[in-house]
Amino acid sequence: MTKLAKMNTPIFWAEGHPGALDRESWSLKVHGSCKEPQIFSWQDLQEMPQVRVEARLTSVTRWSVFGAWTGVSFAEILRRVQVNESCKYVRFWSVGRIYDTSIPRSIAEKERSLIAWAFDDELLTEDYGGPIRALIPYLWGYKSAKSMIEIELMDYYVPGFWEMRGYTDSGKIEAGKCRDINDGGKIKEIADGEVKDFI
Ligand SMILES: Nc1nc2c(c(=O)[nH]1)N[C@H]1C(S)=C(S)[C@@H](COP(=O)(O)O)O[C@H]1N2
Ligand SMILES: [Mo]
Repeated sequence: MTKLAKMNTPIFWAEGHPGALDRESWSLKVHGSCKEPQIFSWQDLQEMPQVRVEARLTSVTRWSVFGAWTGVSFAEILRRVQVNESCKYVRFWSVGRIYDTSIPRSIAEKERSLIAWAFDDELLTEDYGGPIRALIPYLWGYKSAKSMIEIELMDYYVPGFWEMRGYTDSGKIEAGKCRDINDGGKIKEIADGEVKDFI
């Protein structure tokens, strides 16, 4: 069992669990508002400069899990596809193309926004969005699309799966009670903005 599973980290698949996914044949299509659209294979991603960040995934349903996430930065991907000046939003698509969500390009390009494939040095399983997922610690967890197959570079905003069902477009984290997954689900308080720790 991976650490995420051992800690009983909730597993969310609003569109239904995708089942077994093949890591070696995975690819990520990056297209839209850019000059050099590209398809990055699992191998291509592994050969890119790796980033390891300590960060929290914090859900609007009030739980937060902390650990070291490994992957590549969106900033590096956007640079490689030669993103257009006019691109203002980055839209993520999960496997099956039912779940999508968009964030401002400025947040995607922040240092701890990742295309992640490991948590605490263990590869992500399908339950937790493997082979690769978005990890956007600056915003509510619904912006961190799991099992990502596509990044669409957008000049304008479109609401995604949860945003069309009432969650905010900004995904801005709001203060309040929150379960600490690393501490057995104990209820603590978080401040608003990026959650680096409990109050
Ligand atoms: N494809 C997909 N990605 C998703 C979701 C989902 O239902 N489907 N849920 C989101 C929400 S609301 C949260 S809080 C996190 C939860 O990640 P976890 O299931 O790995 O704990 O994934 C996000 N990404
Ligand atoms: Mo969530």
